[in-house]
Amino acid sequence: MAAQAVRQWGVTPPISMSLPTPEELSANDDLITELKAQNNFEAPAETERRQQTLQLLQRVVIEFVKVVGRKKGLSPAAVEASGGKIFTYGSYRLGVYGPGSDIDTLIVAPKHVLIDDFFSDFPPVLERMSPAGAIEKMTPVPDAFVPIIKLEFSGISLDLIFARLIIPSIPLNLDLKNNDYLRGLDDKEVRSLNGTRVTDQILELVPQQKTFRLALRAIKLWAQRRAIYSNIVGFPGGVAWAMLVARVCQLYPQATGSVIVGKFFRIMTKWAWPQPVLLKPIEDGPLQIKVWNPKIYHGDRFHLMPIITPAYPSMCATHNISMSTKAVILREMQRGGDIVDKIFSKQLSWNDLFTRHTFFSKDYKYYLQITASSKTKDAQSIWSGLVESKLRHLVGALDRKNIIAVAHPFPKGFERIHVVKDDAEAEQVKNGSTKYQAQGTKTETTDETNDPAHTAAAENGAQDAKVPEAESNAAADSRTLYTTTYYIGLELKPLEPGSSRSLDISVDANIFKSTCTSWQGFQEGINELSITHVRSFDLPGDVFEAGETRPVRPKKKVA
Ligand code: 3AT
Ligand code: MN
Ligand code: MN
Repeated sequence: MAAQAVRQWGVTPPISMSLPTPEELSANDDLITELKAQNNFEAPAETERRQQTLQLLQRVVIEFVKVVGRKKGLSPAAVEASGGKIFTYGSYRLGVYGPGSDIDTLIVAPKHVLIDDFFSDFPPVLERMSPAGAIEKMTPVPDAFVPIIKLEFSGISLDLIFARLIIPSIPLNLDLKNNDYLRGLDDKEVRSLNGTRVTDQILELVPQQKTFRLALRAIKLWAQRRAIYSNIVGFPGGVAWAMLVARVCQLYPQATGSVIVGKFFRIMTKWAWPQPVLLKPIEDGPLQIKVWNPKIYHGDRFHLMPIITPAYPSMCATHNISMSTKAVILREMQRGGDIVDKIFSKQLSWNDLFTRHTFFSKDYKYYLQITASSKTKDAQSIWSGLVESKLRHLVGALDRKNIIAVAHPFPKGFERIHVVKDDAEAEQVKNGSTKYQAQGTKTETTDETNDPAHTAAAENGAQDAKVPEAESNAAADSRTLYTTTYYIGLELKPLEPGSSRSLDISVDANIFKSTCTSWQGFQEGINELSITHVRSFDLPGDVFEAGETRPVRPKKKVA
């Protein structure tokens, strides 16, 4: 045997152990320069403020655990020893955060501290220990799929989630790797621990974290610019993109970031989907809980591009990918690969990889416009989240229609506020018209990456989500309407000779509507949903970015 066995990263041997060439290193420098120009990195002073905030939070957690321990009658010695620790997950933990990123934070406490204690006792301790004015906003969402406190603290957004372990004290050197920590926890508690356990594993399973981070920054920016970043509507989300990049890093352990980006496109376009992307063999564990396994679970066989989380209990992070979104992802990966080839041959630069999508200006002639509307802002925020979480079912139905080649959901919804005088105007607004937008209001886009709580709550909201009661009556005769519109671009199959084209989707539209309106939280008379066809040249102006050319109505042919 060779004296120095090469460590195998992941489930197969590496493809190449080559060190980067001088050209590759120089392309890597160019990539860093371009990411800086794109404002992808935050200033060191800002990062310093994040660290200080986390240090304060760590002190608050220890105090909070003590407060709960005293209330529950623990001995002073036990209270003193009980500890408590914060972990992070998400982009901050992976080291790929930018100026607008939040800090996804998990608070871990010993067994006597329950989630109810977190919601009742953590906020007052935080308030007591924070500098005056530091807490700008605190929004507890105890009923979410993953219960969460959303916090705006000194200009930084934090998502605070909570889990306890069935041990009497949580020391500062604890890590969450041991699967036995999951014993005795309920599903919610396991879910809360999952984010940190997954990100910790990803980092541990890549050969060079620095390379991984740089490549992931590039891939995330590319995916966002190309409008293929959104778990909820059927694209990979942040964790799935991270796992794909990590797998490529495992296959090229010595490569530099620029090379990983190029290999990423080539490997992933040629991948033998639905063969899963794994970072390590799937583990069995101590719980009666589902682990991804298409041999056992029929549903897992339908995953078109399975990307499997490495920490027990392993799950498919790309459950929502459809035939159409898969086709769009592969098309974009092909484009990415072609561009990177040209970057390496100096015909193009990294900037070209990050060119914005042309979803509205070029890609489609036909769009579906799905408009969720409500009479109040609060009702709308819950309702639009529910509709968004069901969109993938409509995409799936469209995929199965003969006439449709691709049904491409745009990852963001457009939120608008309107003021109408009468029912006729209201009707137009509910159908997606932007004619009556309230003066001084601006269309905003929903951003999944900033709002895990409400989308997750909505998807599972049949039991959970609460709708504010009082205001629904008070606002009943208000003339303000809130809408969120989602767009699906439609590419039709070539017309067969002699057949005529009819884009009748009414059956699928009605099924989708009843899927949404049969949700328990649906408020008749407050929430509404409409689906309309729009031609590209009739799209509202606010879906276009400055400088984008709007499609124009084709001139009528003269007979
Ligand atoms: P940003 O830099 O914050 O934009 P990120 O990757 O950290 O990127 P998020 O903060 O939105 O993105 O999400 C961090 C993790 O939170 C990823 C995933 O484990 C979990 N998460 C996000 N959205 C959802 C969701 N809708 N449902 C359940 N978990 C979610
Ligand atoms: Mn985040
Ligand atoms: Mn977050």
